[in-house]
Amino acid sequence: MQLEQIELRRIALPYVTPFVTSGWCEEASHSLIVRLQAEGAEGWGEAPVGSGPWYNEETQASAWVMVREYLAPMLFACDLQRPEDVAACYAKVRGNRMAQAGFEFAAWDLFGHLTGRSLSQMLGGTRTQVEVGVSIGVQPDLDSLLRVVAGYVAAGYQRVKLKIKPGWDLAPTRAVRETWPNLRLQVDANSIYTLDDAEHLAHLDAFNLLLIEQPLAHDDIIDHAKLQRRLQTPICLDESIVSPDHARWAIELRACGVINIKPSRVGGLTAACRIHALCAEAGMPVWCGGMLETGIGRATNVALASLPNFSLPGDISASDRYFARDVVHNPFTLNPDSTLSVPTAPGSGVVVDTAFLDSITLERVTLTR
Ligand code: OSB
Ligand code: MG
Repeated sequence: MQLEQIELRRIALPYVTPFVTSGWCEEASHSLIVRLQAEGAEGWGEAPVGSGPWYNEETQASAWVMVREYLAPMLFACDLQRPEDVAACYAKVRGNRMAQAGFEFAAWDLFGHLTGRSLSQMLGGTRTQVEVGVSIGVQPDLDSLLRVVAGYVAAGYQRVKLKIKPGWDLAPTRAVRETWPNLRLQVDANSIYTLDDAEHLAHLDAFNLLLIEQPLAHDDIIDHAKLQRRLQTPICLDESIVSPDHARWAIELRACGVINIKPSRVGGLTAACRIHALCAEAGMPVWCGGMLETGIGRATNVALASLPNFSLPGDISASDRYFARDVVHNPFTLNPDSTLSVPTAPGSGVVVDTAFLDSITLERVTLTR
């Protein structure tokens, strides 16, 4: 199959509340949105790059250059027989995985529409609902934090993740744990600590956490292995796992007890499914992380999370946790049991609200073969 048209957009869509991590703040989605067209069908994908090179090296500006100058022309030159061919087409591309993933997701959606299969079905999903939690940014003080957590618990979220950093780690975690003794709770440091903090981090063992996410450097595996030996709580790697090989190295080195799979971080669903399979074989649980995606990327994540070894709740909250209005006509809503329903319609199952998408588009290009 030859692609006939590629449409690229840069968008800006404000979050309902700014999202503060250990090192930066996200105030709006700056995603790149991709639409592929072939044989009378279309496919949508989202490259959920951040506001700057803070989570990984990619930004909206860097991804915009990558997709226009390199990735779109490469895809036009490719004869796509199946969605997995996109990863093969980009085999010689170094880095820029979110930009690659935008096209890869759109190709899965396109093939789903062409074959009448849902994305979950295509990937080998086994669940009709996926357990989800909510990721809560650094708050100004403990009172605000407890108010925010109470709001999400009241909304039905049964698992909470707290962003932590030096000066905002033990006290907020203790406060939430004491207020909700049975809440499923975990923390995420986004690479702010070093091995010198091992003794300090070991105090987190007292709070019955599901996991401690990415305490050390974004590109480290070796120090995480050293740190894991000093902690009872499982370390979960996020930033460090950018490919199936990185997952294998982390497993072999015992650098973590859990892996957070974000399909955008690893270049797409093909790599994400490979990591899922490697971890299943090694007996390592995985869960689906998030990048504050719009409904387009959220649908990709929900479908992935329906695979069998996604045994911990995902950072895939309902659309209204992020946006006043989402870019799809069928936004995701939270079920009373802290799950999202997995779409069953062909492709990723969301219907893009193109009029609203147009209104938040900063720049658009349409490329034809
Ligand atoms: O580290 O998991 C992270 C958001 C942006 C960048 C990195 C991370 C996050 C989140 C939010 O924790 C997850 C979500 O709700 O999409
Ligand atoms: Mg993380």
